Amino acid sequence: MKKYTNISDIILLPDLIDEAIALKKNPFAFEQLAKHKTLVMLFFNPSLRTRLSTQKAAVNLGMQVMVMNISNDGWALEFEDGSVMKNGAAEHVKEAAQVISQYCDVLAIRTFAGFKSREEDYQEKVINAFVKYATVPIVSLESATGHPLQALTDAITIKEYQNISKPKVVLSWAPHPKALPQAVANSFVEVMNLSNVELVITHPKGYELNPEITKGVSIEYNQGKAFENADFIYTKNWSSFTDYGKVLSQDKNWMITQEKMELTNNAKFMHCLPVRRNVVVTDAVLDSENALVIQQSNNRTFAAQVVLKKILES
Ligand code: SN0
Repeated sequence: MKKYTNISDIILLPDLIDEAIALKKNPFAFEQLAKHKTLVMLFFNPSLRTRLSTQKAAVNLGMQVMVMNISNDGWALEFEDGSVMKNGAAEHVKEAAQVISQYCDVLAIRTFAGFKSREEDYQEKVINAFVKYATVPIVSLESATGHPLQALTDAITIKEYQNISKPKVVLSWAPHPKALPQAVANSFVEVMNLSNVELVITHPKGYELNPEITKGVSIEYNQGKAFENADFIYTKNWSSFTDYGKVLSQDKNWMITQEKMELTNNAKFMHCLPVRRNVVVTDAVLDSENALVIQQSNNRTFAAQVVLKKILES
């Protein structure tokens, strides 16, 4: 694996999942692999799970880690080619990426959608600038339009908890007060498209994801109907793709409740976290036996570990 910024960087998903599960059983089996290697993690945005699980994954492989909250502590970066840097930005990504590459063997970056323009976000200007100018492999810790480490985690978790060979997986939109990225939902759809599952997406009208990503996936506007027979309910809020970055609805009827979970085939409840209780999902669902959110967050470590291992081996 040369980098991991996209689900398309995965070579063979089933093998990657099996290897992650093997690492989970024996996390220190490769503790010598990354001796004297360094991971730099740059955060343009907040993080809890991603930061700690990726750091733990690196340490399990014997790797050193340097973390920087680049928005607060670094120079403001310029990404435009040929710009006259008279305003805020002190340093161009051309230098920054090459400089940082000299200090590490893998460079991981979190950079959320800016919501200034759909085109800009979907061009992945920030992470692609690092891919272009860095001289070490890049790992996405969530970029403008994707969260591939979370999606790999979710595929691992579904593999662990499925009890039929082709489970029905429902990605359900849920309300949220803020405009959130489409990143988690996009990567989840992409990874499910590589998996042996029946995927259904449910959301209010106006919340259709990028049609290039959801091509061929069934969309059901009636949430209750979508939930029928589901084995996994994966919940996430995202803002509109069509009316880019807008919150079109905060309809409480889309919140995940115990009554809705009862429409399913005793489905497991999944969410990437952080989650707003009693807005996205009720306490009863989140605190139920069927909620897998804590197990998902544990798998973040092994998703990151298998990705770092693959990158370091190639
Ligand atoms: C991020 C998102 O992409 O939706 C990160 C998820 C892994 N989530 C948030 O920004 C939630 C923020 C909030 O205020 O609830």
